[in-house]
Amino acid sequence: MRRFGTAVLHAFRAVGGAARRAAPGAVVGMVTAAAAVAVGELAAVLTGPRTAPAIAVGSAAIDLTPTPLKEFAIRNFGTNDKLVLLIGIYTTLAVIAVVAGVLALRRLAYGLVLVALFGLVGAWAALSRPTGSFQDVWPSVLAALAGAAVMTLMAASARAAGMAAPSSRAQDVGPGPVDAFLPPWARDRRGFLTLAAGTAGAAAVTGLAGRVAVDKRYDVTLKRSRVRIPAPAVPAPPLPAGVHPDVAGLSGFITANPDFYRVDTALVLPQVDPDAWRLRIRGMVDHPLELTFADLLARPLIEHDQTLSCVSNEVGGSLVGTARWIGASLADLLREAGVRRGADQLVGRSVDGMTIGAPVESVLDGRTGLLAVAMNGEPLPVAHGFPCRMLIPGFYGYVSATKWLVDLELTTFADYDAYWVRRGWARLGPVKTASRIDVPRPFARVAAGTVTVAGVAWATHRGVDAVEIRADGGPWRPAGLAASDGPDTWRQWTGDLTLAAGPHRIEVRATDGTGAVQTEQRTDTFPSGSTGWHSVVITVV
Ligand SMILES: Nc1nc2c(c(=O)[nH]1)N[C@H]1C(S)=C(S)[C@@H](COP(=O)(O)O)O[C@H]1N2
Ligand SMILES: [Mo]
Repeated sequence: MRRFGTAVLHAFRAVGGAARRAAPGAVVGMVTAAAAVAVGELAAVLTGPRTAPAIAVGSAAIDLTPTPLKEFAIRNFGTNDKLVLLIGIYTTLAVIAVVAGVLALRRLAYGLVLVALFGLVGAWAALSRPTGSFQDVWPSVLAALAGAAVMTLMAASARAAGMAAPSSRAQDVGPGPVDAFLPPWARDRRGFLTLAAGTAGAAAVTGLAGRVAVDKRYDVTLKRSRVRIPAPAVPAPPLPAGVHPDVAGLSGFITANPDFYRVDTALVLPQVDPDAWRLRIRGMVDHPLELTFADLLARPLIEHDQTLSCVSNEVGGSLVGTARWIGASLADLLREAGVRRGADQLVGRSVDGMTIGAPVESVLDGRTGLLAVAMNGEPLPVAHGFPCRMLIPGFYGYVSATKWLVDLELTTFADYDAYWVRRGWARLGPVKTASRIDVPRPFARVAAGTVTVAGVAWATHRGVDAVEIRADGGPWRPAGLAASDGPDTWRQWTGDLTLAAGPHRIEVRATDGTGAVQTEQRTDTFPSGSTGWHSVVITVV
C-alpha cells in the first residue's frame, strides 16, 4: 500500500515537473495559435466567413463525419451540434498548439512544420468546399505565416530568457538569426511573459475586429428587412376554428419562426444578398431559365400551410414544425422550363453547395410545391433559407426543402446522388406517419381521476384520419381530432384517460389518410426515418 502511495506521489511529481518544463512551450504554442486564428479571421473579411480556417475545417469535418456520428450529434446536441463541433475544433487546435510550442523550444523547425501543416489543412478545407475557389486559401495561408512569425519570435525570447528546454544539441539552443531582432526587454522571463501577453492581446483585438467586420460585411439583415412580399394571388384560407385545442402544454398549431427547428450543415449561416440572387433552372429542360428575386416575387404567389419534418427526428422528437409559407409554384416553373422525358430527379442546390434531390413526378402531381419566400408573415428568416427555399409537401426536409436555393437541375436518379444519398440515406424520403404526446410530459405527476392527454400527429400530404391512445397496453381509445387544415399539416388531438394511482405508460398511434395505421415497429432514423409508437410514463398520485 505504502509502495503504491509512493509510486503515485512520484508519478504526480514527474507529471508536475514535466508540466512545469513544458509551460513556456505551451505559452509559445497558444500565443502562436491565437495570432494565426486572429489573422485568419481578419483575412476572411475579404474572402467570406466560410473561408476562416476554423470554419473551413469545421465545414469539411461536417462533410467527412461518418453518418452514425452525425446522427449522434444531431440526436444529442440538436441545434447545438455546431457549437459542440466548434468547441471540439478549438480544443484540438489548442492541444496541437501546445505540442507545437513545446517542440518549437526544442527545435524551432519542428514547431514551424506543425504551423505549416495547420495552414495546409485550413487551405485544403477551404478548397474542398463545394463552392471553394482558389482565393479561399488566403486566410489559412496568412494565418500560417502570422503563426510562424509569432512562433519564431516567441521561441527566440524563451531561448534568450533561458526558458527553452535543454537540448542535447548546442546549436538548437544557441542564438539564431532572429535573436538580432529581439528587443532587449524581451530577453528575460518577464520580457517573455510581456511579449506573450501583448501578442495574445493583439490577437484578441485583431480576431474580434475581423469577426465583427465579417459579420457586418456579409450580413443581410438590413436587406431582408427591406424585402416586401407581395400579397399572395392564392391566399390560404384562415385557419379553421379549433385547429388548436386549448390544452396547456400542447404545441401551437403554427410554430413561431424563432421556435422552428433548424437542421443544416451550415457552420455559419449563408448570407445571400437578394439583389444579387439568381435562380437557374437547367439540365434536362427545353428552356433553361434564370430568375432574379424580383422575377420570383412578380410571379403569382401561393400561400400554403405545411408541416416540415426532419428524417433525423426520433419518435417523440421535436424536429418538426408547421408554418404558413408563401412562394411561387414549383410545378408551374418546371412546366415553363419544359421538363424533358426521362428526367425523374429535381436537384436543388444551395449557395453553400448542399444538394437535395426530389422526385419530379411528385412535384408535378398536383401538390403545392413551392419556391418559398415567406414564413409566417415575414421574409424567410436567414436560418430558414432566405431569400428562397424549396418545399414539397410529403417529404422529409433532406429530399425536399433546400434552403438558400440558387439552382434547380433536372436530372435522373440513375445519374446523380444528392448529398445525403451519398451518405447512405434513402433516395426517396416520404414522411412516415408519426404521432407525439405533448401532454402530460414524461415522468409528470398528475392527480388521480381523468387525465387529459394531448399531442400532434402528422403524415404529411396523406393527412391524419384518426388518433388513438391507450394506457398500460390496454384497449385503444379514439382521441378527439382537432379541425383539419388539410393533408399537408399536422393535426392536434386530445383525449381523456381515467387512471388510478400509480405509474402508467401512455401510448399513441395515428392512422393516415390512406387508412394505414402507424406501425408499432421501432426503427432507427437512418436511413429513411424513424417509426414506432411514442409513449410517456407518468405517475398518478
Ligand atoms: N442548404 C441546405 N438546405 C437544407 C439543409 C441543409 O443542410 N442545407 N438541410 C435540410 C434538412 S435535413 C431539413 S430537415 C430542413 C430543415 O429546415 P429548417 O432548418 O428550416 O427547419 O432543411 C433542409 N434544407
Ligand atoms: Mo433533416
